[in-house]
Amino acid sequence: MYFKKGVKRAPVWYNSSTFMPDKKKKLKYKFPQGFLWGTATSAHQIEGGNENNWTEWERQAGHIADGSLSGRACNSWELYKEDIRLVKELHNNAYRFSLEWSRIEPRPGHFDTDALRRYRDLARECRRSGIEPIVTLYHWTQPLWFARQGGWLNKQSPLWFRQYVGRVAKELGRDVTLWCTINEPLIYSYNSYFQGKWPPQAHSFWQFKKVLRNLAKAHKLAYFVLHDASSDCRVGIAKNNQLFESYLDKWFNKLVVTFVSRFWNHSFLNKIQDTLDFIGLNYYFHSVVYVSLRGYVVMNENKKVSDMGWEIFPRGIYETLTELKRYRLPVYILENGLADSHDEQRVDFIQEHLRCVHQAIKEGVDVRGYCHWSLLDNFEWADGFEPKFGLYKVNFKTFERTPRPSAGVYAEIAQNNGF
Ligand code: GBH
Repeated sequence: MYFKKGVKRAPVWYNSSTFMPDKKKKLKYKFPQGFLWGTATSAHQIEGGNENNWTEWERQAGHIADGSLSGRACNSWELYKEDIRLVKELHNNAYRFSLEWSRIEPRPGHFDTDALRRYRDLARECRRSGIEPIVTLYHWTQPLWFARQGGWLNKQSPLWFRQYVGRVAKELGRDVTLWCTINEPLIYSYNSYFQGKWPPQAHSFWQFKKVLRNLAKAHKLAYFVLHDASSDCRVGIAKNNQLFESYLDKWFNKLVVTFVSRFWNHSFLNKIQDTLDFIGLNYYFHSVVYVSLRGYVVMNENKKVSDMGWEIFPRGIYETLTELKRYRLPVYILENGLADSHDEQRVDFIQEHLRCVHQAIKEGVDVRGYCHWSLLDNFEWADGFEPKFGLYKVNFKTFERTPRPSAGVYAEIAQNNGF
């Protein structure tokens, strides 16, 4: 079904769910030595059993498109060792996961040592399996006490974050080197404070900007705290960048698009670049923007789209990577993937994007790793469980994980460090 005409692929065998790639194959796209191959997840989307501002919001009728609640999600809180086993099965040497702040600090200043120990065990389990943990400290969900005090609008919020990160650094600093402070600040602030899609559903440009300012402060404080706790750590963020293109070849349209692109892709990075050891890039979107004096339209240009209706546009990862050259920092791709429940497009998607990554590396972008979104089907925010982003399919009743055919192909790429 996923073997399209004219595309040659090595066969994949399933031997009691272990992938055994053909090692003798000549590689056309070889990646740098030590390149990190991983997948990415986030706590709220996979753990289950959380009690935070999002679960509270989910319960209010009508917020989640398919009517679901995150509930037990993939039950990864209990099955984390099983997840690591899958990461190993993929021959990956990295795993990006996030910590759930509401579990670690359920009340202000009160830290749950069991939760911290459990996360430390996750990081250690990674290390024991030859997997580099990449740990995100904030992937959008908040403890209730934090949300009730205005969340990131509160001017204390960066200090609260600092306190949480300080405690985490103490517990996990020895087992984690790569830290990602904040996931996609612009996506988060835009959806929560400007578009009104996510909690707390505000529609204010000023709040959107204020939250970004506080997130930048929070990042900087976290950077110092993490470095104070361990000298060899590396701290970055996950930045959602997009390839913006002008629909019309007219000066006004082009000018606005240049402005939008600078704002979306670079303003936050510019603000924090002195406190970055690497840049994490999350690439999903190509946005063709039409602008006139009456308004604007953002659209998909070509017809190839994922289950979410997002355009599949591999060249965009090349363009967004080369745009990052100016920062002279190592880059990790921390997310790239698609919803594809039938697994019909995932193999081509991965290979085509990786070809573009390879090209960017050849042209001098210091790309150190690639994490596919996602390891598992999971809870996709306001869209619920419908979108299937996983290399592994999840049965949400039994929590059984089953590899999709693309998982075998990705495992082979990781094992060969190329394809
Ligand atoms: C990333 O966001 C996130 O980091 C990750 O958690 C998420 O699962 C993944 O991508 C896939 O979406 O509510 O109409 O805005 C990328 C940005 C966030 C854009 C979710 C689309 C849902 C549609 N995406 N958003 S809407």
